[in-house]
Amino acid sequence: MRAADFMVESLKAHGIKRVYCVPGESYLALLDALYDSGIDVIICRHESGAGFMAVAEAKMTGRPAVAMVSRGPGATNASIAVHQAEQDAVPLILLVGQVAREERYRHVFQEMDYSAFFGSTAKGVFELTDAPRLPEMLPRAFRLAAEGVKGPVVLSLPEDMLHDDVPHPQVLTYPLPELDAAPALIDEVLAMLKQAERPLIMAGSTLRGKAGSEALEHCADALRVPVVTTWKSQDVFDNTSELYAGHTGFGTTKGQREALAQADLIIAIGTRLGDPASLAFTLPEAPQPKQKLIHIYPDSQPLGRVIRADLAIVADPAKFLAALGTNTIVAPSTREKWIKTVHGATTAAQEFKSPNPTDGVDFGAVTVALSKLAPANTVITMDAGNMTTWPHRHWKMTPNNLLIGAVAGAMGFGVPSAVAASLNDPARTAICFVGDGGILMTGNELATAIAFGATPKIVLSNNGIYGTIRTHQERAYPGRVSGTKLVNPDFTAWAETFGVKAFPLNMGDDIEAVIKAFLDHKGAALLHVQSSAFALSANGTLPA
Ligand SMILES: Cc1ncc(C[n+]2csc(CCOP(=O)(O)OP(=O)(O)O)c2C)c(N)n1
Repeated sequence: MRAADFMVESLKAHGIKRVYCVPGESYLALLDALYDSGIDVIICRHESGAGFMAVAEAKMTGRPAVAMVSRGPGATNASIAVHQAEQDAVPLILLVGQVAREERYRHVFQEMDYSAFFGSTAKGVFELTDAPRLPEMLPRAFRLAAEGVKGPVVLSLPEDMLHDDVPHPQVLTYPLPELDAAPALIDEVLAMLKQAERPLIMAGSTLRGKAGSEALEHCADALRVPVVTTWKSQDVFDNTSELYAGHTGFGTTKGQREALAQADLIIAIGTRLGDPASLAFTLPEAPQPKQKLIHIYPDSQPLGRVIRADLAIVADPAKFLAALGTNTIVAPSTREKWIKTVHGATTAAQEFKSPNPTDGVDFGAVTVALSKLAPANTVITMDAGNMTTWPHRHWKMTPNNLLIGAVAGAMGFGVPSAVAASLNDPARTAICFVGDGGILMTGNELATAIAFGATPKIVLSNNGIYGTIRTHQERAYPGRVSGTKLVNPDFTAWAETFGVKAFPLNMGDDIEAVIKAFLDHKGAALLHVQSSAFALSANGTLPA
């Protein structure tokens, strides 16, 4: 079998239904093999868009997704997605064209050493020089991306190799190692819980999905333990529950931090306890937390890497919580007060008060109206920037939602991820929050949306500044505005040139009426919010 055809058979065996790509002459044979394969080839307009779409798909499904890019320039354009996937533990397979084997190491046109380039971010970089070994290497790549701490794997494809013969074309998948609930350790966890007055479950992204979120809800209820979710994972637990203790990250308020710090036992589960999940390694504190720490993760690598746990457990987080939740313990009488303390700090933060700006629409008010009017199972995708502070704080997410955000804060992630979300689950509304900075990084993927029938709903906060950086700037160098002002195109006209219906929202408009029309629109749409720069973020105004 031709190597390129074998690769496509292997992708199919691994459940790949679509690949995101910008084509290149370096992998024509693979494009040819995809021609009548049944796999959808989603043609993107920039490799960062293609990579981000694959990252978003992997976040939605929990399984590896595939982006394909050309050698050299294509690979370097896609590198932002590889970094994102590494920081966020997302299983991404990046297929990259490579020069022919006979030309390697001559510094020929667009040649690159992918091991050196991606070496510090990818979990593995393999140059597939031997077609006969594809039956071994392809399942190995998928397994590596999806096991333990998930992450990106880069496969370099010398263009001549793709024409070689695979003499024994066995299409294999390698099963992931089965992890159990570590039943022998449940009693130890229960004993520590019995000793604790103010226990806290810190729930991370690996609990995303039905099994994880249901087990979390049941366990927290059964043991009466409040739950704080980690950065960009607030969809793993019902934010309206009385046990919800907010989420950790950049927007955690002082009141929430002070309340959470009173915990005397933290059960961190399904999180690597990185930054910003651990509030920059202060909760739990590195290297020795102020409280007892139980850390549970499906891989030993993050356990005790920076923060010392009293009990470190390698287990499947969903199974572990399901098993733990079959127990009941008599909580001390102080427990209800503790629940009220952490939940109270969170409800105080969730409450929306407008600073009543006069220079544009309050984006906070727009977010609150969107959260009220959008369907309960909305997929929320986020770019990076101040505009995300409002949905993080004021959109009470539940496991019916799906939050697809960039843990590593990559601008440009929002629009492509909404396109991928819509392609993967067309029946659901996919809403993207993005600023006037981020939208021009990858907003061209609206062309991809139109081409492939995706219907993302883009919510643009157009405040005329790189707001987040302006925030830092005002704090560090007040009044000295440098490098953060934006001169924008007319985004309403811009969107409509793609065939995307635009809904302008200006000061004085009826916010709910415009949002209703925006959400009711059947196709891809842009809500163009002429937002206030004064109301800088959910954390404060520009002068403040
Ligand atoms: C790819 C990338 N480049 C630069 C940054 C640094 N950065 C973080 S937020 C931000 C500004 C975002 O501006 P905008 O999209 O207008 O949103 P706002 O903060 O104004 O809501 C910048 C430049 C980044 N996170 N990612």
